[in-house]
Amino acid sequence: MKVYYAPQSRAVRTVWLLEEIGLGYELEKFTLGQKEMRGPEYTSVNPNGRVPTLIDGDVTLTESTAIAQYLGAKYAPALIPETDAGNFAQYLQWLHYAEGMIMGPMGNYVVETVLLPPERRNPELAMRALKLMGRTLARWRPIWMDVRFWPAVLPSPILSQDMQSLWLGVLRLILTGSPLFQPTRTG
Ligand SMILES: N[C@@H](CCC(=O)N[C@@H](CS)C(=O)NCC(=O)O)C(=O)O
Repeated sequence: MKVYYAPQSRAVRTVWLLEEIGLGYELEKFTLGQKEMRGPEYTSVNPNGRVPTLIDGDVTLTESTAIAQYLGAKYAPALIPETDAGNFAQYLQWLHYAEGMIMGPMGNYVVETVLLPPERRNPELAMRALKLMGRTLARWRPIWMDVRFWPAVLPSPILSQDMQSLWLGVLRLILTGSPLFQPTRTG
């Protein structure tokens, strides 16, 4: 098993889960922004030129959430609900929600506030990303307000630490009554 990895990236999810499951793996380490990530050698493995990439025998996966689902299903069935369990659909929904709905605007916000050098940051784009994230989350308010949701999500070993931090951030926004979390408009 081989993982292409960079610190402070989504690849932490993969390595964290491999550690949790107790599987051995070989690490190919980049740093974010390293030009070799977009070079021909690595893009022949992962055409996106991004991390993580998991190689397991003749399987290559380049989506962190697909990797989590794959590793759980194949190597740690005890950690995930069975397909006929009552919470199976919910497990898939929330496993994919964070990457599918939240990481886009959250990534844009981080790019415009942290990753770009100050002279290239655009405060308007940053604010737009933050508002979109707030509105996206606000639509699910009844779910977040249901106390049964949090014990199901937070201790889940299938969600890595950064995903759990994301959910904790959501919880903090709710508990502090953040204006970001008010459903003020639709669309
Ligand atoms: N949807 C992909 C996104 C992968 C992705 O964007 N990875 C970032 C790190 S968090 C990356 O490799 N960025 C390097 C770059 O854009 O040069 C996943 O979930 O794995």
